[in-house]
Amino acid sequence: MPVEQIHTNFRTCNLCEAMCGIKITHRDGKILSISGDKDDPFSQGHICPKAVALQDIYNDPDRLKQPLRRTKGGWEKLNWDDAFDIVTNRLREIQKRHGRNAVGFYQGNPTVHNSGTMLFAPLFFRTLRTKNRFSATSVDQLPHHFAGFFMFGHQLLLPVPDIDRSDFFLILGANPLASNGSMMTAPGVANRLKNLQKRGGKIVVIDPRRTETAAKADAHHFIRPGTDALLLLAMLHTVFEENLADPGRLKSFTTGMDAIKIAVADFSPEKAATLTGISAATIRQLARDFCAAKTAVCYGRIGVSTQTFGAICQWLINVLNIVTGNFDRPGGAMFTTPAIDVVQQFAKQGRFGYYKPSASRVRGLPNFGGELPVSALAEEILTAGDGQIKALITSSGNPVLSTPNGDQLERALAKLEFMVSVDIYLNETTRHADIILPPATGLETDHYDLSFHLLAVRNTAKYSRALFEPANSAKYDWEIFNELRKRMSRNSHKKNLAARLQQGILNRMTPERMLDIALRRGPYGVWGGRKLAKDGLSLKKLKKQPHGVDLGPLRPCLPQRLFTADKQIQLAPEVLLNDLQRLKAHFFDPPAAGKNGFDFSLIGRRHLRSNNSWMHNSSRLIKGKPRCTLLMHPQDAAKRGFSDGQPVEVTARVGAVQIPVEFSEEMMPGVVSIPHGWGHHRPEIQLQIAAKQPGVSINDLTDDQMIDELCGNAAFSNVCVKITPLPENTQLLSGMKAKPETLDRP
Ligand SMILES: Nc1nc2c(c(=O)[nH]1)N[C@H]1C(S)=C(S)[C@@H](COP(=O)(O)OP(=O)(O)OC[C@H]3O[C@@H](n4cnc5c(=O)[nH]c(N)nc54)[C@H](O)[C@@H]3O)O[C@H]1N2
Ligand SMILES: Nc1nc2c(c(=O)[nH]1)N[C@H]1C(S)=C(S)[C@@H](COP(=O)(O)OP(=O)(O)OC[C@H]3O[C@@H](n4cnc5c(=O)[nH]c(N)nc54)[C@H](O)[C@@H]3O)O[C@H]1N2
Ligand code: SF4
Ligand SMILES: [Mo]
Repeated sequence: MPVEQIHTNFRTCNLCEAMCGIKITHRDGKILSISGDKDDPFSQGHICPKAVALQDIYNDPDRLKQPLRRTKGGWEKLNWDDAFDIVTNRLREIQKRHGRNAVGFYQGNPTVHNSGTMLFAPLFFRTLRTKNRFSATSVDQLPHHFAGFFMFGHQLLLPVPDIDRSDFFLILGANPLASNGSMMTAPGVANRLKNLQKRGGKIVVIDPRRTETAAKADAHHFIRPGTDALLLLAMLHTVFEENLADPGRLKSFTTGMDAIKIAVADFSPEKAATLTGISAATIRQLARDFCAAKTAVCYGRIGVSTQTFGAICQWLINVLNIVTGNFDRPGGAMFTTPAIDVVQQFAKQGRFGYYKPSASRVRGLPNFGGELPVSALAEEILTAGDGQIKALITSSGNPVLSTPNGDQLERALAKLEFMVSVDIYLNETTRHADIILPPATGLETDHYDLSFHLLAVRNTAKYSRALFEPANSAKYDWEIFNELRKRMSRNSHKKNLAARLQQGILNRMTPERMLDIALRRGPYGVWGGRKLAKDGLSLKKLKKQPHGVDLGPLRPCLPQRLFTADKQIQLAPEVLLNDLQRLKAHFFDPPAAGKNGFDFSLIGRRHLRSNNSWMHNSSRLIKGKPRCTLLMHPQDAAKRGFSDGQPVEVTARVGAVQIPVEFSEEMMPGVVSIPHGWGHHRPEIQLQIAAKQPGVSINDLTDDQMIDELCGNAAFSNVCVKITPLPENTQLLSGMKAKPETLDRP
């Protein structure tokens, strides 16, 4: 027997947004080691524990390798051809019977970490011509896109905090030390923050929990969940009141300064203090410090995006950066110039963004970017009438655990006529499918980060090749969508020559070809970029640089990069300005309602060794003491006589869960926290390791009716809950609510 050689591969970790370079050694299909790639110019050797667990996903015996079909007698393996036939026949038949909108589509988070899915899923989606499209965007970063669209004219123009050159970093509702940064790709973020402080810079964190990031910051202020908009308004109030506004060169291409000045006049720090819990003096000082810093940047992430006024928060964060001149300049909030410029690519197709209020059938929620809020998915399935969703496709998503009132969604999924899931696991969501189509994943795929090069604190580019061939006959996500597209569009273009030609071109496309064209056409490309053509990028050239290429720090690019009609930053878009009336009514004129014992405010949290709902099947990541606990300040616990570890029942409007209390001085009194992504006790799931430590789902408590009505994003922060003790000997294994045990189709 010949001795197999040890191979070394360099690639980008595809798990979170940080884009860390990793070095993997393997022999004979077995992984020997995974470590940080010191030669990656961006991440310089940094990794987190999840990268090492990439091998657990690769080796996971529970990972699906062949299509599955639900039958009365259980799950049956299918060949791909039959699986594709069943799926397309059922979808077609349901659309014929109930209309196009009877098919819904939900795309989850790993979509944005997979360029094949990014490029090919939309082509399939178009053949469905349904308006019932949903994604994890509306439980996540929708407010950033909303603000980008109305302020800069393009929903993908998303400012990134230039933390490597900033002197003052104000963080609202983000915990990069656990999440590794979001809408701010910054591998090794802990070091970057340390360097900021070493340069003499300051970090201030606003969070209802003294997080890992807050603990390292120069200052941390507790804030009552859901009230950040008031803090930002009061800071802006101070900026104008004390004549600190100084937009500098931005002035010549910014409109709406006066409107902002007038709008914030109503929101004094004193008013904000009572509601936010941050004193007026602290708010004033924060505004002054921000303005006095040589450079400063305000950044807000999931904790402020998933609020009743998430869009207002993201808007005001941009406004604060702009009126203080900390925008489009080093050390402030800046735009990237990525090698594949998706902003320009969308613009060339006339796609800048889209907004239609009152768009969803049942509740009249808005459509943003061609999507409806996922908070409306269950009601669109459950409510009879024209346009009711009868069939659902889920791809790379686990909405039963990741969207508000997951329990209601679960009941809705059980009522569908047909469901198909493109997913690597039989989990809480996909167990409701009739057919599961499992793609090749992770180390079996080539990788280029279309999304995160756009959101990075430095311009870089990197292409990684797959380490291993997909198992057996497994197909890539893009191949699955390509095949579904072909089969769905068969016959429909028989007569139209132009459409046939287009189909012919599409049929020959692969992600590699598309990426190559986009790189060549991009700002560093061989076809007309800023560099001399012969030095320009192509996929072939990028492949020769396995550690990736550095394209330099972020550069000022305004006003050229604006897409607004008048090439001006719109500081005070009407939709956002008008939404301040809703905010005033909500905070200053609330209906008189008793709390009825619902006197705690619930928020979420993330852990470094977790990734949303789907990495709990790695024993390496899940080991240690149970993490799905209810964090509570010891003072709050003492008042109610709770002991550490005490089992309690947490009740919200939509449901209840049973969970142990964990004392934590980190919590703001009155606020409790449960991490999301747990609840692996559902029957039928095939996640052997996760099911041993199931936890409960916070999204059985979060409310589908709590939403930022302006943009449609879910409001996870500040769910009112009641907490009651359970006997010490209570077996805590599952959620309280009865789960649908039978999955019979009507
Ligand atoms: N309460 C609360 N809820 C939250 C959040 C919160 O902070 N608090 N955060 C929200 C956020 S930011 C997000 S992004 C969402 C995430 O919401 P989702 O995207 O719906 O959930 P994930 O847990 O990321 O599920 C990913 C799914 O993709 C599958 N998968 C993994 N790799 C692949 C692959 O290569 N191909 C395919 N086809 N499938 C794959 C996994 O098995 C899993 O089923 O959750 C949201 N939910
Ligand atoms: N390890 C790990 N990394 C991840 C993920 C993961 O699940 N695990 N998920 C990835 C995904 S999909 C995303 S979107 C990013 C998210 O990245 P981050 O936004 O950094 O995520 P979190 O750690 O949830 O931080 C949110 C913070 O908001 C705080 N918060 C809650 N409510 C409020 C409020 O009302 N006001 C304020 N000011 N703060 C509030 C919470 O206490 C928490 O500290 O992380 C990504 N990275
Ligand atoms: S920080 Fe994110 S990208 Fe880096 S190794 Fe960890 S999971 Fe992978
Ligand atoms: Mo996310």
